[in-house]
Amino acid sequence: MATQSFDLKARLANRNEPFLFSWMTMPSSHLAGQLARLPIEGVCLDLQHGMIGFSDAVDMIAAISNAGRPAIVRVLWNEPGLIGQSLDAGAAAVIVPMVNSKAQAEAVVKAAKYPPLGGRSWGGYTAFQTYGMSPADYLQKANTITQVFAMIETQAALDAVEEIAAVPGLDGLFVGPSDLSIALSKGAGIDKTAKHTLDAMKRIATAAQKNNLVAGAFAGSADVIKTYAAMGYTFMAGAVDVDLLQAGAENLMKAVKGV
Ligand code: 3PY
Ligand code: MG
Repeated sequence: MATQSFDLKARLANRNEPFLFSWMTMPSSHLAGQLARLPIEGVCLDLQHGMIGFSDAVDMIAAISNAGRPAIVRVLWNEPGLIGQSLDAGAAAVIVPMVNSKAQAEAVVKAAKYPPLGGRSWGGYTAFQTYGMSPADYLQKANTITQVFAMIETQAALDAVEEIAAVPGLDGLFVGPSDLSIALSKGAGIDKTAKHTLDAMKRIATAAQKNNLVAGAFAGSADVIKTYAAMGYTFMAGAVDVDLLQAGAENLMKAVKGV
């Protein structure tokens, strides 16, 4: 049996240095393996807005895990089957979109954690292999080795963020600054560093810190990562696969042709 070489929980407990990961939208296990070997600490598969289906994700999670990196899955929706299935496939963390209330956060924990914290259904055969554990070991350790994040990205979620953060069993909050800024501007625009977005993100980071949760966010670029890191965010998506390709092509053309 292969043994998982990373300890995501321990790594995230070190809040002095942000954990940065790439964000995949394309359904390719080859590319997932390549991305996992780049000097960035993890890979997130976006099953909500990326073009990745669950059967693609199974092979991608294996490729990322085999490269010694944690596979993170942003699931399609806050639905217990989707959360359990991703963890059963060996995901080290799940990020659940649009968690808008305490009750919805409790449903996330119920799907992601085994009793006594939650009510996750048993059957993680692929996860046992990924972690190199016996089923009995996995049952003992899964609640701590797998991390679950509730996304805060609506006005309702922001209004309830202190209650959401206090739900036992959550490991972190994860801000979706695009949806959040659309909501806060009442549809006027997407602005990940507008004052209203950053003010809301300060409140979210405070709620996370008060409950010893990891504060995470989708950042997408170096400047935004630095801004969020200065506010206490320590788990950030920093590079989208298609953006990395575009930047590579643009840099090449600029270097060769000056355009
Ligand atoms: C958001 O910013 O709304 C996200 O969900 C991250 O992609
Ligand atoms: Mg979103």
